[in-house]
Amino acid sequence: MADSEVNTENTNAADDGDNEPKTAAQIAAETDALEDAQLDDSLAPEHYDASDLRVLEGLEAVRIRPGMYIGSTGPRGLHHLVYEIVDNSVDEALAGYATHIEVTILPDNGVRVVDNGRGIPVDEVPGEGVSGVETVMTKLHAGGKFGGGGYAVSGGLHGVGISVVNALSTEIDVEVRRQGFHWTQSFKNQKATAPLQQGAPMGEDESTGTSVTFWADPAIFETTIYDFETLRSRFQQMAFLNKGLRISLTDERQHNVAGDEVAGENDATEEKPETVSYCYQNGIKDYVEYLVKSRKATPIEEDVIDLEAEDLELGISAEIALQWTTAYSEAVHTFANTISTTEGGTHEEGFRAALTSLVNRYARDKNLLKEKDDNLSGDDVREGLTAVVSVKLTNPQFEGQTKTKLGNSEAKTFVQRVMTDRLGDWFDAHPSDAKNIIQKALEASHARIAAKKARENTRRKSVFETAGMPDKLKDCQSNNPEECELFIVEGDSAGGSAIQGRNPITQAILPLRGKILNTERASIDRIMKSDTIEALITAVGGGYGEEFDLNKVRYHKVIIMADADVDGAHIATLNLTLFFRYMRPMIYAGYVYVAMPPLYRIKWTKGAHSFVYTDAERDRVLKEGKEAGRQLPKGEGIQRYKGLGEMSYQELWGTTMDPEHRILKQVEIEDAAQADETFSMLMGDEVGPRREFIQRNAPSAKFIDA
Ligand code: 0RA
Repeated sequence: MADSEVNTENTNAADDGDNEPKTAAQIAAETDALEDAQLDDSLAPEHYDASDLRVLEGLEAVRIRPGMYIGSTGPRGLHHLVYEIVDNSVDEALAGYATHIEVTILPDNGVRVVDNGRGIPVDEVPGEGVSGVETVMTKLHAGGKFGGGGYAVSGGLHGVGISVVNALSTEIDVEVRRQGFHWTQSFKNQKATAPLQQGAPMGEDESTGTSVTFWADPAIFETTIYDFETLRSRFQQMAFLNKGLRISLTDERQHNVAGDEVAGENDATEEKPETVSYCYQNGIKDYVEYLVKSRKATPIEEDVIDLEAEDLELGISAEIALQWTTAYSEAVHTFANTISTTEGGTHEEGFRAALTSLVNRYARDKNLLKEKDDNLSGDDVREGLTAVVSVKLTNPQFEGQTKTKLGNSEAKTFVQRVMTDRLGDWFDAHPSDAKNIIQKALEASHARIAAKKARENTRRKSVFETAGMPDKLKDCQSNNPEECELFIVEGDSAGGSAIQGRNPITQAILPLRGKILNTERASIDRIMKSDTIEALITAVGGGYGEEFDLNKVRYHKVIIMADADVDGAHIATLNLTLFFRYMRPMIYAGYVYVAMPPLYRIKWTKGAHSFVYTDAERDRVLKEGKEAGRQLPKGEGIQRYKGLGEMSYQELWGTTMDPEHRILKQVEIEDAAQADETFSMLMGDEVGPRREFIQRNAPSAKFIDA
């Protein structure tokens, strides 16, 4: 699965360099290096003085603890550097100046971001003694905080500024078009190579603007290779969220990555750089239209409902777009200042509260909901709904585990008011659409009640068995969810090995026969009628949907264990879809994992066999082994595992279940809207986009298709 959609990060201790704080020794060594650099006059420009030292210490702090500034030094952190620059350009757009941002991935994995905003100020900044450009590049948090005013609204999650990109790059080149001239300055290893240079006058038809090119430091990042798809989907989303802003992305690298993996299908297009360009005149209305199309759902009302309001006194604006479809799952995506608020927050609460009460009130008014009927629940009302809620406010408060939950209370009241007034008006103006929407919610409600009854019946039946747990479940002995793990295993034979191999104190096994129902394409009552899904939900213990309760969950690790082949990947995705649609808080809490069984066993003639998990690791282990004089038997020296069922229970334990040796990938959702799209696409019935996705993500396709 692509990094951008469902992030899987290695939780194997040995590989987990991502957020790891540096050791005291490392910090000491780096501080020494810094002091050496400060003492070495040859490195210092003429005007080097105490304030420069302070500046470099600031940037050095970023190098010592990059995670604090950009989240991680893995692929996510790397891409974050690009967003940091682009966010600054977007700020110029929000302030009403830039209309176009062009991002280019250079052949050597440098990245250039060009905008047509005002340009970074070139005059000397009072009190700093250097130009605006140099200040922005070398001082932490120098963003838009000088040169008058600042912005009413600013995007960018961390708002740490471009200096952080400088701090984590080997080189950064800036070009500004402003006050009639071109201005340039370069920084190598954080230091300006020369003061800001005034160059040629601007041409007649040239606009003001900024161009920033940087090369991420390979000494800091695990990888400096950008993923086109990650950047592409992010920029498309930014274009949706900033009406009328054009964002282009060009990849100038050689396109040979996918070449040999997917049967040479894109050989012909390898030479020309790949370019995409996005601009949406109707903003999030277009976004909802696009989301509905990409999930191949049939709309209930013809046009996307589009609401907009602004309160200058409160300093807040809201754009809301929504459309109901005949699909079963809901997709409500919220943003604050164009940042995806994955954990929701006040704007989402306001949206939900208003929607539920408005629909209920309307349904009662029109006698579609009778006196004896219960109210429609939020889940009922939102079934099949695709919606985007985007608020912009002056002082956003981000809370929650991943700082993606909006905390401002005024956002709740504002969104609630806008929804109640405007959507109420819309219902009155479109009575037949409104009726269809309510009809759909009523059906959802009936299905929900039927599913609940069915569940209660089976539960009552099984009270006499082991505390209501499914027969198939081989539970663990511990009652402490924190240490308990549930392995969801494909197939009875692998299930048998897992049961034999497990640690029965903390590890429970739930073998599932064959594939579970595709929850992307079925109604809730059908889903709940499936024994397999019912067993899974019962075993996990937190319920599902709106009533899901994380506190009742019986295992803090649910591990999906499937074969490393196409079928296995499909089974893992079906399971993930179930968690994503019905037990999403499990994913946000970091409780859902995918096990990584080894791909090969290397049978050395002497000593222990080696198990390797990737092709690259196989090559490395073979090379190292041979260098150390180890040998392989003739013929069957390298065994390729086809399925979990091929392993003995000892091997399964040793390679895939033993916490000391296994590799687990934690499932993360960076962006629910993107994840939503991916799930719809992967689980939907159109083959074209799926193949394209697999081609674009060739490295992961290797895993899927091997
Ligand atoms: C500081 C102040 C102003 C603009 C910028 C920085 C700025 C930074 C970047 C980074 C990429 N593109 C950018 N465009 C502008 C305000 C300028 C003014 O008041 O004229």
